Amino acid sequence: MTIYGDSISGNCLKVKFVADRLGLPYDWVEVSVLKGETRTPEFLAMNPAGQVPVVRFADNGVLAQSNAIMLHLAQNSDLIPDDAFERALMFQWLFWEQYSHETAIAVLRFHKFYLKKSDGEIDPALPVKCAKVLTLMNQHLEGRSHFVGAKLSLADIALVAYTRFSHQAGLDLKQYPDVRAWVRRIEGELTIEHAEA
Ligand SMILES: N[C@@H](CCC(=O)N[C@@H](CS)C(=O)NCC(=O)O)C(=O)O
Repeated sequence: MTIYGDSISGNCLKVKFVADRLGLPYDWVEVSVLKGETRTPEFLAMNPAGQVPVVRFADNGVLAQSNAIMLHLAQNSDLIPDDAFERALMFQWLFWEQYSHETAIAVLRFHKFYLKKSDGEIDPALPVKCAKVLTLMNQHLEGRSHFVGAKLSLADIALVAYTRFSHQAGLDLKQYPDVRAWVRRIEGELTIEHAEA
């Protein structure tokens, strides 16, 4: 398969993390969002939404949306809980990640770190939303090693993708010690470098 992704994007890295973890072979085609490469006619013909990640499979099937891609790649693997209720909890976190988490932390990071906007140019509601997201995560992780059950699932991979870049959004994870420890734990399990180092 071919993964079309931008290596600065947590959404794209989710797909890489799952493929690497499961030992699935792939070619990575770098598509720069900042250079407008998701807006070319060729790219839009593949994904009319003009977004990465996108995966093209050997049979030419094309799939977009990071969490849909992760779910497809991880089917029949231990990244998806066997237990039906735990699986539903994993979905609960995947949907929350897309609606509440990614729209806060990834957006604030993009404005601050990539578009270099000053605090005055950023919607003041955004850091407030990020603090709520991290507080909720910290409460959930108190006394837990993972988001669902006691082992790595797609919920951890989806949520760690942007949480590990919190510092680039100007958010200090020291205020959220259980989140901080969990980020380290999941980065260790995925054998990826600590993003804040
Ligand atoms: N919900 C989508 C979001 C994808 C997304 O926002 N991709 C960004 C990079 S992280 C992108 O391609 N942006 C380019 C654009 O919107 O022009 C997913 O999870 O895959």
